Amino acid sequence: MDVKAAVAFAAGKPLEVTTVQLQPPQAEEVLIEIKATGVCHTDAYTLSGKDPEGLFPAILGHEGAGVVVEVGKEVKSLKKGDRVIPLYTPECRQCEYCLSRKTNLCQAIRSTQGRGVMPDGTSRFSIDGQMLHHYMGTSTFANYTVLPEIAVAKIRDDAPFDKVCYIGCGVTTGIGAVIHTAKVEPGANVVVFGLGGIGLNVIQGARMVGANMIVGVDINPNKRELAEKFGMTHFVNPQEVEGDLVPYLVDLTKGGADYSFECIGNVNIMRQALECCHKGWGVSVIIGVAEAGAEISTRPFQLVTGRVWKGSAFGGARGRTDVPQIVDWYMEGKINIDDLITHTMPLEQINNAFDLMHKGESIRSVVTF
Ligand code: NAD
Ligand code: DAO
Ligand code: ZN
Repeated sequence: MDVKAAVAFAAGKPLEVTTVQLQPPQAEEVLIEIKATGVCHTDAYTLSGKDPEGLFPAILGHEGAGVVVEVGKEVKSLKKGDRVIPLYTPECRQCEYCLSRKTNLCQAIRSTQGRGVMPDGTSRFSIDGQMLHHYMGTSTFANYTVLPEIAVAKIRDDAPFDKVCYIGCGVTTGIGAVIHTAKVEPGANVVVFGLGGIGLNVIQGARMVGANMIVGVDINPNKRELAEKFGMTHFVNPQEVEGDLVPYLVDLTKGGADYSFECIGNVNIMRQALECCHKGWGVSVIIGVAEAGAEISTRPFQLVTGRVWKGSAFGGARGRTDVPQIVDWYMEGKINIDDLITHTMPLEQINNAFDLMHKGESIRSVVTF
């Protein structure tokens, strides 16, 4: 079938909105009509050409919501008409990783997803006979896309697409890092580095679980007001701190953070996030994706003396199980998504979403179809 998509033909070039061809879903796949998609930094990172795993030409996008319009003959858990969120981290519930219960990094389709193709090794997308790569297994910058059943979360029927699409990445990444990865407990002191689309969700996750101090660190003072609305109790602008930031934060939190979260993707800040943690038990979670080849460092004695360094992908969430619950939290008013969606636009204006992101003017732009 013909579908409308924003195609990344080459690194560093704007997306081109055009008609492409989509093959029908195979036995264990579903065809989804995408109704809305967020535009995330990871899309921009890949489009920039800095992502060593970036493949072109491709249909980017990994933060979507839509409706199942057709299911393959082996599909059991989904039916036509279901509202769904595509998952760039699938949940097969059968692989060694899923069964371990120790990680959300299902490996069932990892190798083909990384090569920009479906599990049978081929792409469903093409343009005039030329193959187009899938992206993160989701390719939500198209009004229709095909996904494996194991990479689709069924959500409730009254969830608004233009809001819950953000649960497909940013919301789940931030809140999940708090509840699944760090397991922050009530009364904990938390420091969040970077108050963007991820950090603000870490903040609302920390508030949800009853954290005591929620310290936000950002060089942009304009982030303060929204962060306070989401639960930040103290704001620190590193550019206004006299002397080193780490001892300042240790002092502010009366001994160090019980939990810190790096939501920027800067290896120097990752070190500060670890070292501002409480001696003996502080846990620092890396969420930000640093540029290819970058390395982290600290003195080993930081770990010897009890600080713990962790990382979190998609908030440690098992998508098919956990995403519907986060949608419920939004529908029940337990979490705020509306205030984070600062811009909405049609697919034809998707390059504007990247411009707004690069200028730091948006938290999240959502494309509606
Ligand atoms: P963003 O640009 O919206 O937010 C980053 C914030 O960091 C901004 O407010 C900026 O002012 C601030 N900042 C930049 N440099 C700083 C510095 N030196 N000190 C203090 N603050 C600084 O980005 P985002 O959408 O929130 O994404 C954050 C990171 O998370 C990115 O690296 C992204 O790729 C990554 N990410 C990771 C996952 C995952 O599963 N691990 C998922 C999605 C995104
Ligand atoms: O299992 O090796 C694997 C794949 C893990 C992918 C996790 C990606 C999370 C970070 C990228 C940011 C997503 C928007
Ligand atoms: Zn699995």
